[in-house]
Amino acid sequence: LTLGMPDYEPTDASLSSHRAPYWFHDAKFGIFIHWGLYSVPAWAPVGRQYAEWYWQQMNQPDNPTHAHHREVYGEDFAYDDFIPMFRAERFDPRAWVELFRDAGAQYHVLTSKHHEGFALWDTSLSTRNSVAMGPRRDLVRELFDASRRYTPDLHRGLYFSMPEWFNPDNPWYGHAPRNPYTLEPVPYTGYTAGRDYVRDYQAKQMLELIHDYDTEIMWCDIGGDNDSHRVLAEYFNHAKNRPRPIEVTVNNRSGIGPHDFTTPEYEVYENTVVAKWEASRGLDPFSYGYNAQTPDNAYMTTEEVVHSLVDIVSKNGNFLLDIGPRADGTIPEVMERRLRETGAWLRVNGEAIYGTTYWSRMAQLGEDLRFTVKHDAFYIHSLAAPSSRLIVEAPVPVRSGDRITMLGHDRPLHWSVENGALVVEVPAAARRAGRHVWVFKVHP
Ligand code: FUL
Repeated sequence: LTLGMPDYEPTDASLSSHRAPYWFHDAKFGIFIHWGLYSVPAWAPVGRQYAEWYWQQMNQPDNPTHAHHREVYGEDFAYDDFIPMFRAERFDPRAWVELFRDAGAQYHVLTSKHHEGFALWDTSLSTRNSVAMGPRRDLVRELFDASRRYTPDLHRGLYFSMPEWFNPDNPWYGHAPRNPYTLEPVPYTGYTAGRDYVRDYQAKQMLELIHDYDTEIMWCDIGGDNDSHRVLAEYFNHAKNRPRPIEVTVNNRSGIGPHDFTTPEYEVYENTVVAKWEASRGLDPFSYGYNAQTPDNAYMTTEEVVHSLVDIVSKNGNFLLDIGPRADGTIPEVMERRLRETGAWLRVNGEAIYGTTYWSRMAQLGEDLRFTVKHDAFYIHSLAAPSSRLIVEAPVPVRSGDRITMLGHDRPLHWSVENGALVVEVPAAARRAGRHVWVFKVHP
């Protein structure tokens, strides 16, 4: 009799038998962090372009970033000249992870390497990384160590861009780096050309993140050329064959078919999708990386964050909410405020979020109502401030004798059924006790 699961094989059939683990289903809320060289210029047309795409955008003559770069830095200032300006001198990993915990997040996902190819960990595959240059610190290691030590209940994930824009061995845009104005070639700092990009570099970097950093989420991006069958088989086997196994998960952007969850971006599915999914977006109206041009009042409000979270969770999704720290490692105040206020809401209402599932009948009723379920409770989320009577025109599972309470207001509320609709009396004190989303709990 063997209790051990057989090893995963590098095939579609084997890898697609893997599923997102329970902790990921239950977690619901994570923090995404886009941090890299692009955090230095921190510039894009507000609400229109991703600031982390700066290098790609400065190469396009008709893109506003092309003119902006010439004006502020001059034609001879290469993108890689930002490397020494990325110093992370005020990066406090403990403060970061404690903020994520206080926000009510259950996991975090840092960009280990974005499309610019600059690694935030001590990769042995090139010196194009934050230990050899720039901050001269292993930012991934420091974040993970702080997280293990100070917020051990959080899960730790990493984003990894499969391609690099201008890597000379596999340039995504067809050319190695060049001056955007003169088109003269410029060096790709820290990388020695002449390798098999996928086998001898991309796959090996992913294995470093798996073996040396124990990432619990491989948040791949873009797909394209890859060795993902082999890498993911090793990822899953490494996790399950350890003395103390861990449960890991991978998204749908590794360039192959098998995946554990899908990843709508600045978008939310219309209704429940049973296969696990995770929506991501920045607090910024349209950027993951920090955009210093974005005025504070253009960021998502806390109410919008909470509405999104409830909407997504009611449809079986997770919400991976992104922040863009500055190049010095500080988190802009407006972002910190939003996270803390979201945490305050979750401290009262988290039981209707974490560990819940979607209601089999429907996720939503009109604009304003959402539902989540646990085995011993049914939650009605009102996205609008309720009036003195909350009317739910759906066949919600309420039985005579059930109690209905509002989270944050501990008294049982009077309720009745009128013409097939559930009517809950909401006294003024209860209305005042809630904010952003008012959650009603139906339980025996
Ligand atoms: C996209 C990337 O191109 C964006 O910059 C960002 O990282 C987002 C999460 O994925 O595909």
